[in-house]
Amino acid sequence: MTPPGRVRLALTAVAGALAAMLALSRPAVAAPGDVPVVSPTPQQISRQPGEVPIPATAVLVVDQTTDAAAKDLLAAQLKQHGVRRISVIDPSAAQQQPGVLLVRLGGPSFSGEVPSQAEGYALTVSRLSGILIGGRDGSGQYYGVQTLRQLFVRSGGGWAVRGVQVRDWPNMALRGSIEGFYGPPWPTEARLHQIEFLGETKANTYIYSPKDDAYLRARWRDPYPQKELTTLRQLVSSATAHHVKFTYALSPGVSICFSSAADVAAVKAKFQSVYDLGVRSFSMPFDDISYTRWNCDGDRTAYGAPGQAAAGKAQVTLLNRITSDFVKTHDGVRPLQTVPTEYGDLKASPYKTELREHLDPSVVIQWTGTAVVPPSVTNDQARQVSTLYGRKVFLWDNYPVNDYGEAAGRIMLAPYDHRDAGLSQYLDGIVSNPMNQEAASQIAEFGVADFSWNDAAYSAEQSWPRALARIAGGDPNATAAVTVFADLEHYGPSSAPQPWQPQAPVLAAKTADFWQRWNAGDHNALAELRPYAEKIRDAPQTIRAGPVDRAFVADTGPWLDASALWGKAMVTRLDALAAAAGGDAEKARQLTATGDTQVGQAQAVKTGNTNAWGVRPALVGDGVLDTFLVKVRDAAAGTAKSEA
Ligand code: LTM
Repeated sequence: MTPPGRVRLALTAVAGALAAMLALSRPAVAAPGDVPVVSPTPQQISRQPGEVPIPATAVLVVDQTTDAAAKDLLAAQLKQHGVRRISVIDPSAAQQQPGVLLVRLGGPSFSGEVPSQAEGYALTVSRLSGILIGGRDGSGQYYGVQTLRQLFVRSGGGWAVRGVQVRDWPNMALRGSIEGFYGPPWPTEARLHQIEFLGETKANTYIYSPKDDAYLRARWRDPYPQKELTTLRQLVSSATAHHVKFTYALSPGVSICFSSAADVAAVKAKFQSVYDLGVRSFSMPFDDISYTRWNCDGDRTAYGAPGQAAAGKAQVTLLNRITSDFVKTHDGVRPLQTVPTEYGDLKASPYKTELREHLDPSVVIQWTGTAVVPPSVTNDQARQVSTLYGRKVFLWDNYPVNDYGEAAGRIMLAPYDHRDAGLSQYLDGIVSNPMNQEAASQIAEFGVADFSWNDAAYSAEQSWPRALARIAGGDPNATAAVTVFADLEHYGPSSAPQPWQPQAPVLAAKTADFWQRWNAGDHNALAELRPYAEKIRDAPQTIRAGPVDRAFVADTGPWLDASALWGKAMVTRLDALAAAAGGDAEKARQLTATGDTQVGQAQAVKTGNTNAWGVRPALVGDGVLDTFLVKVRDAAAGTAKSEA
């Protein structure tokens, strides 16, 4: 059964998709009075009268406080919107000249009322003062430019920027993703694509923690070969250029001897090898290991018989040692992060007591909610866990990850939802654990970035359509097609018996309405549902032909193939029913046979071998679309029989 609230959300989201694609579509049309749509939702944004036209010449006013990445992004944006000559000058030389755009970018003195919060910024766009961006720090400046990027509109034959006043800052300090799944790790291009996406959505954290990367887990002691170091260096420098903290997560728990000086030295050596590449953020996760056995006899001597309290003691000793001997002795290193072995519950335990009472207070603890894949995360739960661990926690959010049994054959495109506004009181931040399919994960991750920036203002109804429109390149037809497709990939399993996201809520509402009308004798219902079946059939082609993110198209390939076939089968089944209802039994029989073949073809489409669960049927609207087609087949047969 689809809960009615969820149907409402999905239907509102379709309407929202239209608004979002209007906001994102290129070229945007300036509506004079309304406040522009900016994602993540800013804390304070108001409209200033008019627009600032973009001429061919711009002058950037910068000083030593100006952030290099913010400046590069600003210059690229100006060039993309018609500026051909850019000169860079010092504030003392700045003066307004006719036909020249003046853009000031730098620290807090560059704009009035820069917020005091880390990563905050103030942005003013007005005819009087031009464009002013002042950041509390480098990230703030970069985020000011990311907001500016969303304000360009077509004006006459060229471009303009909409007049606004923005004061903005994030509610959570850590926002982004953790490549923390089982199965094939992302290739380098996918990681670079992800890092760019994180910067674009003002998310500042990428945790490098794929379970099946041997150098992080199974063979954690082994030093990296040169080739791997070169790749890691590339990722770290891309992260820096996008204001993303590349967080290196080493998981030694599978084989470490906590009491061994050599193993402690091996952890430090591994951290040092990536510190030398520029990494300044580290984690040591202890999830998915056993704490009912030790890996060496020395640990029994040091910590006693294996068990919760002993495991807590051993982990705390190591984490505190790395904090004092590595984190605090290396310039610029941020507080160490960890994932406790008890990461998905709210039960008081000897293990949690050890961590609460003895773990260095600077160490950041992750938590997945009340289960591995919880149906929701509430303020009350987050308050409880922060009491249990004696600090704010950092949510490892297991959505849209699809590495577990119940997710087999699925790509998950539903909105990020069911997280309480107010969680920023108890959480240091949120990272989404994505799918093995990086680009397809961005739809959910977009919501995570939006929520963790401004949880109070977050609305899944508004954010999801923007995520869909973004992946569709802002094109209205492609956005509509992605919206139809995402409805068919909406199912989200959870650790509870019920899914936390229902399958195909829009289609389910349409088919329920269809049967109600059909059973009441309203045969017009057929003709009214048929166009939606055509949309399902045609969406994959529109997605493939449109300006949709190519990596998304590649990630979703098998599901697109299957959707086209399911859509075709739905059209055929409806036509068979129409023929039967119209008294043409022979045509109905032929169409039923064709529909059977098409259903068989749709069921035969398999995923690639891209997940730990291997090759599976690519699931599309399962439980809704397939069951509907069976029911339509039965109805056609029944109708034909009664006509005969
Ligand atoms: O969630 C955590 C902390 N650990 C693992 C993840 O690596 C895995 O991706 C998810 C989903 O299967 N479950 C876990 O337990």
